[in-house]
Amino acid sequence: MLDFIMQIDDARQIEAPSQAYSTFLEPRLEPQPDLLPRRGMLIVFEGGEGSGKTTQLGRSHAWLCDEMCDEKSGDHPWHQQFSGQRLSVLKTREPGGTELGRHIRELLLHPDMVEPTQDRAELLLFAADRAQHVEGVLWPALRRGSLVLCDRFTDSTVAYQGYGRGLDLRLIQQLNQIATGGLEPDLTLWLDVAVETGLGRAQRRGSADRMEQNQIEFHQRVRQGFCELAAAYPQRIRRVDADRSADDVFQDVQQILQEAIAQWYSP
Ligand code: Z5A
Repeated sequence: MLDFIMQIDDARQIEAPSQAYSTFLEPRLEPQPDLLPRRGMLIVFEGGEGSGKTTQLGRSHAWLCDEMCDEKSGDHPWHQQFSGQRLSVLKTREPGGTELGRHIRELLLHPDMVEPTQDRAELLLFAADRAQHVEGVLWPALRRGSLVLCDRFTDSTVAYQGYGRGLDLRLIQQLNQIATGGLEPDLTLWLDVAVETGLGRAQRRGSADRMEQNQIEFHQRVRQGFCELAAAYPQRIRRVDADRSADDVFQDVQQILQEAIAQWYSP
């Protein structure tokens, strides 16, 4: 529970959300009838800075593409279930999973401007990226029955703009619903790493983008946001301890994916 006044990076005093995220939940939009039934599965990788989610998503994509190829066979029920079916696996991300989104990503992360981006403008840009992505990429793939692996989705907006920036959580929830039309992940892997560890990894990688340049307190609030989300959605969000070697983390990721995908596509 965050019940103290926190300092945000531009030195304004903001009141951080003082209630658990679950208390903000409102009735959800029903998915639009013409978009049902949905056969594909949406799996989202979330986490703070340097959590390794992009690494794990890339490995998962390569592994699943290999597992799902026509020739693959073996004793595991997984191979019998998918044998001859050739499930297509799509890798995408937010922001930047569409052509429009790639422009928005540049504006958000590497703005070539003197004036600062205001918090609500930032929120709306992430929402615009998402609306384009959901309609143009996610729904078409899911309608085809594809397995979609997405690097970040709505939980990032709650964690970064809600808990990190201190914007109104109810407003964010409404905006997320507008942008997604009610689409929610079927499974979310939250790669959880200590803030200092994650920032250290990111620093070793090279120059920081606009979001990464936020102060450590910002990233701590973001992590708190992911904790609150995991508590509010225990069925959907699976926490993975990302404070280990990439190989060890991947073992857990593989196990979670294998179980969830086999269950989702079971006849
Ligand atoms: N954002 C937002 O505010 N609101 C929203 O609604 C959305 C996003 C959708 C861009 O996202 C920014 O947008 C992000 C949140 C915000 N800003 N921040 N801060 P992004 O996902 O494109 O960028 P990112 O968060 O900075 O992710 P990243 O840089 O791709 O980091 P990562 O995915 O967590 O980690 P990684 O790239 O896999 O690994 C980072 C480095 O660590 C790399 O050198 C790896 O080789 C290394 N690594 C990875 N795993 C390990 C392990 N296990 N041990 C040691 N080293 C490791």
